[in-house]
Amino acid sequence: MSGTARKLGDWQNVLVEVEDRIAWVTLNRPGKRNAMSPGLNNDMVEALDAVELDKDAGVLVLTGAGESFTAGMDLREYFRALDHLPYIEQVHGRRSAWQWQWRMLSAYSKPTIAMVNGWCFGGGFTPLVGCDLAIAAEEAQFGLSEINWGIIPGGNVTRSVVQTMRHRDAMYYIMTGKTFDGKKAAEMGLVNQAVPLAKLRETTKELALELLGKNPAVLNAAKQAVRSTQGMSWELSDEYLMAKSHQSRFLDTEGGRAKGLKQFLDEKSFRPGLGAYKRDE
Ligand code: ACO
Ligand code: V55
Repeated sequence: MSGTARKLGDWQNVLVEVEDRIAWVTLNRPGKRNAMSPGLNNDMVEALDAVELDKDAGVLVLTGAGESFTAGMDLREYFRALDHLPYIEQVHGRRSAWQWQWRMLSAYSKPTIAMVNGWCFGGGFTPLVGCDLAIAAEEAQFGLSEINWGIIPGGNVTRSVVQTMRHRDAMYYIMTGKTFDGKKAAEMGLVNQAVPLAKLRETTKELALELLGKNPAVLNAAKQAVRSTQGMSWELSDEYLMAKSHQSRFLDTEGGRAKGLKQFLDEKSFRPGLGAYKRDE
């Protein structure tokens, strides 16, 4: 059951296509290696909103056009052009970056997968870790190049690195600015998996389809819980997860839990250890 791609919206710096319930969101400034300018950031805020509201889109894949995922923040338009403005205007010009790269992605109501097809530098690490899951091409090159041109990894790039990589690796790559490939990124836990570039799209699609087979309300509660419990005490976390689990039964309009129990205990039609219960279409 393979449909045809439907273009969603019309942005200068972002391409969105929905096909087989997967929204492929492509950072689209290949001539600038998909560097994130204020214009691209504004487009991404709108594109993420549009995909969230699109009834047919069940999972979001973030990738880049051409040979780059993203070359990081746009050094000309995001840094130099704003650096000499009054502080409030700098903050205003840069705000949409944080808005889509972290606030929107990390609280996104649909599952998200970063598909790292090529260069991923600096500011690119924030949306990378903002996505729930990540698959990279083995050939992709990552780098925390900030140190090379005279800034620290800000925009919560440092926080994103520390969240996913071990202390020694985080220090090493932040302090040297050395590049590493997709294989190394997978070894370090920055991405879930690395595959040859030729297999990247099909592997990502398989994962997306797998997520589409799960109960969407419960999937959303489950991923939010992973992020929210990070900074909590065990006591608070226990209470929060209990409340979240009650909330997701309430918000799950398809009654997944009862269905799953019935299909396993009464109908013996599936094994929850080995796959998802059968959902009505
Ligand atoms: N900001 C602004 N423009 C950029 C950026 C960027 N981050 N990255 C690439 N470009 C532009 C180049 O200026 C060039 O523009 P032009 O054709 O108008 O002159 C075009 O994209 C192509 O760039 P090349 O360097 O020619 O591409 P190449 O394929 O040889 O190299 C690479 C790609 C390695 C990604 C290189 O462009 C690069 O080092 N980019 C900067 C990476 C970086 O350090 N990013 C900032 C991280 S720090 C942060 O995000 C906070
Ligand atoms: C950086 C990244 C940002 C930012 C400011 O790593 C600096 C550098 C991801 O956004 O807003």
